[in-house]
Amino acid sequence: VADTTSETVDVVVVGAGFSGLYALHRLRRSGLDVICFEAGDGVGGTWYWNRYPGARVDLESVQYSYSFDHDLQQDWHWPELFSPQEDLEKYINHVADRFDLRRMIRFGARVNRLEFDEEIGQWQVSTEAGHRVTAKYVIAATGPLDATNIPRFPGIENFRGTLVHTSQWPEEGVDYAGKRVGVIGTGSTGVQVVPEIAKTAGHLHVFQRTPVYTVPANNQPLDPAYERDWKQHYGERREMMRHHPNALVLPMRQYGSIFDHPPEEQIKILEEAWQARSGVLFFFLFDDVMRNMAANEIVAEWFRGKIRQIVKDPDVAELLCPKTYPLGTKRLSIDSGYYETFNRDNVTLVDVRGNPITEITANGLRTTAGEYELDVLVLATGFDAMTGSLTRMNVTGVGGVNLKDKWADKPWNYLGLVVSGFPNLFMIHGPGSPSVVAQMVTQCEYQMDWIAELIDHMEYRGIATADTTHDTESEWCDKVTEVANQTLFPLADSWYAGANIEGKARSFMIWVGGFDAFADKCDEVAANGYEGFVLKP
Ligand code: NA7
Repeated sequence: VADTTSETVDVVVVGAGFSGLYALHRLRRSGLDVICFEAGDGVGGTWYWNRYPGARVDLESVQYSYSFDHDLQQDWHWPELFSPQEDLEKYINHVADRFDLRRMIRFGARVNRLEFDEEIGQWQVSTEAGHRVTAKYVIAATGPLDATNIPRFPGIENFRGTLVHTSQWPEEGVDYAGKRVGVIGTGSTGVQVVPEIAKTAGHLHVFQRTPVYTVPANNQPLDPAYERDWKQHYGERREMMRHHPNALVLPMRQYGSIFDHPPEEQIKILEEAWQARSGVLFFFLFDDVMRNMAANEIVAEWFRGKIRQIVKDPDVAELLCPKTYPLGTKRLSIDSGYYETFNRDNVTLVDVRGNPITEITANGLRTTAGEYELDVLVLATGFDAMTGSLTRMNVTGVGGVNLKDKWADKPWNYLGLVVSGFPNLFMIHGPGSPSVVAQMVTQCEYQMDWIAELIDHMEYRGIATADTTHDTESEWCDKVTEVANQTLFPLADSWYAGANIEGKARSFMIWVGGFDAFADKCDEVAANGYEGFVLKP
């Protein structure tokens, strides 16, 4: 129900996902008056919206979980190594109740206007549900993968069957059993949803534009001994995560340069990683895979060999082999039987790179090669990543500048935390931070603690606004680019670089220099009296 009266609080948090909930908990501890607006009707963010069959986290749940409360991490039991969406949603609901966060949240309240009011130096926040709130600070806990990308396929409005984007999967599910189903998209989401749908669909057509590299998850029930071991060592392991480039603990050997190993040994090492239980291992086996094209190609070719082994039809196997971008430069996926699915009689892979989709029709989908009749069309077409959730919110800063315009050529930011001209607006997992290339729960706790300390500092010293300058953000963005250019990441047309959205500026948006180095830098900035920030009384 909309509040029509206007309220004043210290902080508005936008979003009640993992970051938003921790923000509420942490800021309340600082004695601040906080309110959260959440577009959904429940908590969980990504894990609330993405309830498509097969949705699952691709990092171990003992790691991808909160560390802020000792008892919580001791009490909680994860049934599986990599949790499915349902278990993540259960966990986040438990956290909301356990820490009594729910009453600070207004559900079904999508923020549609964030305006910095220069006269009073505060933010005016409005929601679609009619809330109006004035706040000194805003925390954008809006997630890097929230703004759904529905490509503008001609005729999409004419489709008479069921059309659904994976991130808007209805709670009651979609009835596809025995039906003719199409899935567009073969990123991490496609990789998860395809094997599940194939199990009961009458026939499944997978429309692939770019093949993906995906590693078997080897998911399994959580081994009780493994769980005990984690619970005994959580303190030190969380500390290790803070000092790891991907905020992870990887119980593995590293092998230096791939060129230091003869081919048969390379194969042995890669085989072991394939049998192990994490796709991320492939990034760390050898130092040079993400930096040296020849090193990357050795692993990529071995990978293609795996696909050719698993997929029986050689033409289908070839079509599934990624050849146009280095391994790891688009998100490496982990799957449960993805390649094997293409051996099923009821599954057909369709190449829409060679024969692009021309339109959606009343009865299905047409490519330059012909029409496919479908009852259900699933869009696993991803997100306007990193910036979309913010640019779609209609944010205006000093001088009425719209964030969307400010970011037209590049998502200017300092440390992924602030944008010049948008004082007291703090981002979690913003562009310029490690975001999706490191484990995100530990990262959100780190960033939120950092922001909360800055807010404490401001409150204690009577500081009204924290901003930065365009020079400072330019310098940081140059650094982000420079670090990315030392790797192979920029070689792919990925959403990391904004390449998946028509008309979006091409700019590599993620800090790939490691979460550890990023956090060290943030610590240093704070220790030097918030270097690069402009703090005004
Ligand atoms: P992704 O990784 O952006 O994947 C989207 C997929 O959809 C990808 O295969 C795209 O092909 C395909 N796509 C997008 N637009 C089109 C059009 N117009 N025609 C055909 N195919 C299209 O999104 P996900 O949801 O899978 O994963 C997002 C992240 O969530 C993931 O990385 C994890 O971090 C969790 P393309 O590659 O652009 O050729």
